[in-house]
Amino acid sequence: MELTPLQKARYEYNPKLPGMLRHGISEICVKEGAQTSSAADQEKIQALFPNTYGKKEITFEKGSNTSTPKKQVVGVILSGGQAPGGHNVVCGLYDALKATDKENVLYGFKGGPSGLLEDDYIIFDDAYIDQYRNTGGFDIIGSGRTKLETQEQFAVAAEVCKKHGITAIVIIGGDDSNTNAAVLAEYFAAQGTGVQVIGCPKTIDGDLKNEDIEASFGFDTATKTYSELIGNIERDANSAKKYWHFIKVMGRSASHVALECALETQPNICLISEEVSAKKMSLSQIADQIADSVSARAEKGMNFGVAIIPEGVVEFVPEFSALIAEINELLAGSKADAFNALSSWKEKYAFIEKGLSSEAMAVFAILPETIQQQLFLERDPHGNVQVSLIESEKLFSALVKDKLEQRKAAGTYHGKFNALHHFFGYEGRCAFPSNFDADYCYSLGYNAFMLIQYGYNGYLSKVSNLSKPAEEWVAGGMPITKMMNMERRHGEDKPVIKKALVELDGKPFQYFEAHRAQWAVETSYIYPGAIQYYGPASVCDITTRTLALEKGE
Ligand code: FBP
Repeated sequence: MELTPLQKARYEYNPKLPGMLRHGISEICVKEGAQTSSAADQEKIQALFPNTYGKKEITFEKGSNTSTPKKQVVGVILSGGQAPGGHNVVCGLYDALKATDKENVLYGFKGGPSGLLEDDYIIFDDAYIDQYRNTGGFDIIGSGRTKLETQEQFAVAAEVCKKHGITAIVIIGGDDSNTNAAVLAEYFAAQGTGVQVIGCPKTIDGDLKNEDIEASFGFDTATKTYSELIGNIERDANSAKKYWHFIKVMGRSASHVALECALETQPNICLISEEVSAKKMSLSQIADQIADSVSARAEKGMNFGVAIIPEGVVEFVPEFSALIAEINELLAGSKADAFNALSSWKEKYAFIEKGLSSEAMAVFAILPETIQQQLFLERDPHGNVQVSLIESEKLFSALVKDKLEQRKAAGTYHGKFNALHHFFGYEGRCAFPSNFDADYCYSLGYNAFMLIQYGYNGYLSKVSNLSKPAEEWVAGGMPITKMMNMERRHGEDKPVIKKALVELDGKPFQYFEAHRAQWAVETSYIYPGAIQYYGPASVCDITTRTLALEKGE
């Protein structure tokens, strides 16, 4: 494969470790902190995790390495959606493992957690690892969304570990995967297998964070990639002055990605799903809010603009969720056959009209026909509406168009409205990691090995103080159970890591809220440009506005 100059240069980039991990393996000692308890529901979580609950938080320091030497055979798994930097977690893990003892072995289970269950793996060596240093993607071993959660699966995992003499498993994943990592760690401990489990916080969505985990990896690069594209579109809009761009950005449910992109680019509109939910906003209210910006800008002769729409927003609109629930009910089981037997959309529409409540029908009726059809035609294997497939950027632009037509008829709007639509998601998940993500991920992997070497089980690799230069980062570990609470999932109470949604009283949202009225009417765009890999640290190494604001910087 021919390499571009950037690819070659990235292979040679030396990721920066936190200061305390820079002195060599023999100079890393551990400092134990206080015992921990879970975020909520302490008694229930403790009862479910008798062997791994309440362990101490730890940090690494410069000092004599006191871990007990032991040959380590580690298995690593990439779980869920791709996030930039995943390869560097594996590289950091590999480098620490080999620096400790050349005889140590790293297995990579292929295609996500299913690779462990199917015993499908590769064994890493220098030549293989070197091809993936500082690169984007998860193609080093592939990823997958199989959940490791049943006792049967754990028993298979234990067998596979026994067969290869595996001493530890590192799971690189989001909140669900790390929840499952904690359950697997407890199982291994209860069975006396001696196999340790360490998690690493991954997801571009940015929703795996809490008082211990400042950021999940991949969020920095993905949001910088989308912000570059949004900035380019803003500049195009401001040049041509004839289009409104509706841009949907990924983030399955939380709006961290949308909010960060808004902070970086200052668009005219950015919806925040958590606010929509808190204020119980209707589709019509949201459309009015956008139409107000379109009208105000048109008054000033600016018939162009940019609106960011978070991927998951429609699920946060209460009336829309109620509609989805009714549709799922309307087509449950064999009732779907009667619907599918109808040949024309007109007949299907009549069936729908008869089956939905008048409130749900009122919401359904204002949707553009393409979205109405999407709700009924593209359903998952259980027959449920696939909300994630709804083209919400098109939905909102159509609703805004209707509003503007009404305003035109009433003589209160005289502008022009031409909308274009975009969806930025997959474009950012496998980008070359920014220096921040390259450094952070390498540190997470390296640190994960130190946790293994010191015998910890059921811990998340933790690197903090991330808004400061890497030298000042703090490396350590946190028991995963500390991040857990009980939640109702699929009709059952389950211990899970709490998903972090955008906090409306948090500083990033408050900054946005304080400025958005101005952004809605004026052209206050910022053009962040492409991620820079080489140059001054003030240009290349800084992380997100979200983290800076959260840290009060
Ligand atoms: P993870 O939570 O697994 O990190 O994935 C996040 C995400 O990228 C979401 O932003 C998006 O909604 C989803 O994955 C898409 O999943 P898929 O790749 O399976 O289509």
